[in-house]
Amino acid sequence: MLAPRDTPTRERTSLNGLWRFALDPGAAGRGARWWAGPLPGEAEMPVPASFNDVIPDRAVRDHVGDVWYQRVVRVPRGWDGGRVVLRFDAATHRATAWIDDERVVEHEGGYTPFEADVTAHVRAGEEARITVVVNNVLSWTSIPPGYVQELDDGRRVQQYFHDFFNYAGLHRTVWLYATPPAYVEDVTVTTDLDGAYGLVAYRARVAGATGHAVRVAVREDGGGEVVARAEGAEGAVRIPGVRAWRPGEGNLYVLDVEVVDPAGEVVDSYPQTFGVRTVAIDGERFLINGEPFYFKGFGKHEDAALRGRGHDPVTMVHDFELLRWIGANSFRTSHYPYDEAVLDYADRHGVVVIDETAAVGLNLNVGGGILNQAEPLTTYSDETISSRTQAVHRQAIEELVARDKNHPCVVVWSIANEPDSIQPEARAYFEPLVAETRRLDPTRPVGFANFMLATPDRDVVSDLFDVLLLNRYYGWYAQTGDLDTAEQVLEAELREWARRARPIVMTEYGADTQPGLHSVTSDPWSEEFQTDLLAMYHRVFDRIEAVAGEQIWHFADFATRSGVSRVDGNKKGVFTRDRRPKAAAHALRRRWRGEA
Ligand code: BDP
Repeated sequence: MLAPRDTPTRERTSLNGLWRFALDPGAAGRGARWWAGPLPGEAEMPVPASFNDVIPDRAVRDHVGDVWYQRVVRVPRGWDGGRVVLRFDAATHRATAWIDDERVVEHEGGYTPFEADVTAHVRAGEEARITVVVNNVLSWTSIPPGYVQELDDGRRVQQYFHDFFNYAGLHRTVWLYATPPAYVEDVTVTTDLDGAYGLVAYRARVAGATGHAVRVAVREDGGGEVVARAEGAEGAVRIPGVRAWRPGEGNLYVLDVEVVDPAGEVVDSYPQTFGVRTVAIDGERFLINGEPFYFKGFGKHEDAALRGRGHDPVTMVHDFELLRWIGANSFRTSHYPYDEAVLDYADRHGVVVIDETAAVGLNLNVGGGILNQAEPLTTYSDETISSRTQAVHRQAIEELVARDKNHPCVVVWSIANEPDSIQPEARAYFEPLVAETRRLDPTRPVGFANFMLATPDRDVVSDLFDVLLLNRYYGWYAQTGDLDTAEQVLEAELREWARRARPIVMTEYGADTQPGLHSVTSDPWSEEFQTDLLAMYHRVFDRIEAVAGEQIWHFADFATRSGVSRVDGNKKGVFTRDRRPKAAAHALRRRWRGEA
């Protein structure tokens, strides 16, 4: 799905800013047709942001159900005769939107874009009222899953099986944009390297046109000379003396796609950015451009004070600068697709990304103290994770690939985090999803982040995947504080996985750490313990060939719901929530920058 761009034939306007806002605790708005006039109440809400922490009220923070956003926009005068599109970069977890009294779009899934052609509902130069109802309920047919518990006093409590706060709202940019009636609808670019040549295969889909031709030109990003041209909606070009995209070097090109009408006039043009690089797996080696790549970095979250999960360029750029400072080369978009601006930035700066769906918590056996689980449940059953969940999961994968397929930074699709991969039913659940991911994109390895209890002897799905992404907490959730035993257990398990002859990336390992807490005996929760635990894992990784990367859990402390093992959130950050380094950050910087 193409991102909105300003081009000689297109214009976009961001609808970010303050919107009217109404919480709907009684679920009255849909029946009372709140879209038909101004929303009740006086509240306003910034977009993009999670609504939860903006208004200091527990009823807002813990609200379960609908919230409403509304604003009036004047459609630019010059858009007459154009095709006008209303687009949401994300609405968490589902939304329905109206223009004036007309319902124009509905979407399930909180982290991928959706849009509606609203040409028939607006007039250039005139005002239009946009109303959106965003619903934050997690159910057995949402990704991620959850269920709502009805309490005796009538209150509703959202239960879920993942370890981060259920932030919701309009988390990303809302756009109104215009294209010509005949327009480029989609572009797919895949690349290869042949000596000094870059091989670029492209496919463009044009809509709203008959008898129109397509032509493309490739140039270096930033307005360089045209280096290759081709005719036709599908084809291939060669770039001589190509500057490949590689870790640490975000070399980008642009494929300018033009739609030409029968009279020879260019009616639409779309600049699709891409990088020329290859990704491959060779036994236990992970190769980028044929060279072994070792992942150094973190699992992250889109999480910050006040904004919650709302995209914020200040936090984004600062986080990338901290990655640079510490010497990281990669991160995982745990546990959902991030704002596309994050991938654009990673593309430009050569940061490698493991791109993950929001399929987190498909594991009802983790339970216990960590997640506050109310009752024991079976993961795969008709009442819990079923073929209906799987259909929504499949859709989430399709939307992720559709949005991110042209980003060179993305080198692995992670289709789930810590699902139950022990129960035999897991195989029937995952097999078609892996096949679907490969069908949608044969160029990138597919993985999933494997849960600690799914050891090589118990896991039933890992052979379906190209790369082993492992999350392990030896020394923390098991052998707590005993790093000697943890080291033995970790090494024994990794040696077992290494027999599978696939690259292993440790996508989570870490320890909750209270900043400022010190201990001469390196006790759990102290800054010394976090440093020592990470150093222990690194000793083991350095002894095992098949380990192709290390991504610590977590980049920064983040919000979770309350629980007896969560003091103001998850504290496994190497940085605090306001991005100050804990002692481990300095130790990591020495390791990753080779200064140890
Ligand atoms: C893993 C999860 C991650 C949690 C982490 C933890 O993948 O989301 O935050 O454990 O417990 O199980 O800190």
